[in-house]
Amino acid sequence: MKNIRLESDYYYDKADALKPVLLRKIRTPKSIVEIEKNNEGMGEIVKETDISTLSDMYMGRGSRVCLDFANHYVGYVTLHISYAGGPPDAPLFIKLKFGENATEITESSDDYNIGLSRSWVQEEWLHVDVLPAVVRMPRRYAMRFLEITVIDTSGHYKAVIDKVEFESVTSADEKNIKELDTDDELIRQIDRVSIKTLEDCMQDVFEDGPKRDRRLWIGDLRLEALANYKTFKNYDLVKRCLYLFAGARLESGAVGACMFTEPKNIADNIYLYDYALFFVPILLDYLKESNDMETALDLWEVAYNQLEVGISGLDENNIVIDRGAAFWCFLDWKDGLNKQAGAQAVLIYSLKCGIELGKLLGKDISYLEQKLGDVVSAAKEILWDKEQKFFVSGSEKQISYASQVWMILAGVFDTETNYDLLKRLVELDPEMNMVTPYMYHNFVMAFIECGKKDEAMEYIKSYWGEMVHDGADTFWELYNPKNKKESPYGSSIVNSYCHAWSCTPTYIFRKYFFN
Ligand code: RAM
Repeated sequence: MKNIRLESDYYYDKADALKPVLLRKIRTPKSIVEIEKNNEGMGEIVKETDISTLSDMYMGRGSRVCLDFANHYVGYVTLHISYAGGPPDAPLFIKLKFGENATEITESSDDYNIGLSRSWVQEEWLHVDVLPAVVRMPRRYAMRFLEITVIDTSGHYKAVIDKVEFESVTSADEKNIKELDTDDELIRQIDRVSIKTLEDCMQDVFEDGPKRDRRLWIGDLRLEALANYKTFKNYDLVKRCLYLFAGARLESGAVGACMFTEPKNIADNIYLYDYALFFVPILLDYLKESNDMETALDLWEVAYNQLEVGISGLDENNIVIDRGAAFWCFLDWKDGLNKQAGAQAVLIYSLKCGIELGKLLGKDISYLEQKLGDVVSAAKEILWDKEQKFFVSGSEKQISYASQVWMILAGVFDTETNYDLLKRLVELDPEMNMVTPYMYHNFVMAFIECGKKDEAMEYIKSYWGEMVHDGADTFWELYNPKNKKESPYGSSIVNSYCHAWSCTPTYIFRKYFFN
């Protein structure tokens, strides 16, 4: 093994040189709204008032106002606050709460002490000692709604919010994007929301979600990069992220599943079997889109190494060893999902990408070809259940969407057999279903791989379209139409509502339908 620490500096220097300059714009609220919970537990706007009335409101103890910016933005808020009456003889004490969507405004963080940190909930308590004041909050928020609650003023004065400004930031430049050439309004809407999702996730890196986790995850990067090639075409940001992951290797040589770039570049110590392998398809896609041979050659060894690490996870029968615990391979957030068969399929998929990449770069790929033969045969012999006609996973021989879909994407069988499998899967509709747009993307891609574009489109329209009907300005991290408040984190209050991995309809539309 080479000296990974020393190599990190080489890769990180390249990544740092590609740090983007962010585009900034001032946004202002469009109206004052009242939001209530509907019978599905989701927030809904029930009343809307002209924004011009904001500065006429004299706000004392307990007053509350919710501002609607009419779209999702990521950035920094500035409040211009004065007073009526006075002079102010006590500090103004206010609470700010930011919501990516209306539901968050209806939820309270008071009881959230499970799963993830409560600090992800976007709320601040603030004292303002001297009025009038211009207060720029230091933290970056992801929001459409801002609720301001006055906790207290004094008997002498009331607070007046004269103006609220929000400086939005992104590294995505929309000037190259054309509207889709279709009369289907739902498709156009889904496309717009997809692009907005990607735009707001494109910051210094391709973030997974600008509210949470606000960092670079490799599984999200794979999909964001694909959508970016068809829209913003920011090749340098993909290149930067590839170099960041090349620097962010764990002791085994595997790239970390996610990383931070502040205060300096550092890999989180999470290894995910599938995520590390995705370095290979991401590099291949990048090369095919950008023709940047220099970068691909520079990163080839890192890519090859990911395949070696993946192969080292096989048993003597060439089957990926099932590590049992939920978070050794990702695939989806579905509770109880066994990852073994899906992991095997991602290895096959990535080996194929590695072979294609190696050929383009003129590298020796004989070992990869030999291993590909081994793992495909093993999948067919050991994981394929001939009676049930499904791939089974783990000691319980579980049948899931994730296992079948990834085996289809890996092209283990021919197109006809794959499509039969897909139809059988939909008919069986196993309990191990899909809960994220991430997994849903792969499901839709399985139809495309089988040449069934119309069915793929129907699924996009019903799944992402339903999110649009539910008021999505940007697509969400989790969406289970059968349980709209589903969360792997104990409560939807920490769910992310602008989540990179859900931005792919624009990629599918532009690559397969309207090119
Ligand atoms: C979550 C985030 C991220 C994802 C990982 C596996 O923390 O949603 O997008 O890639 O899980």
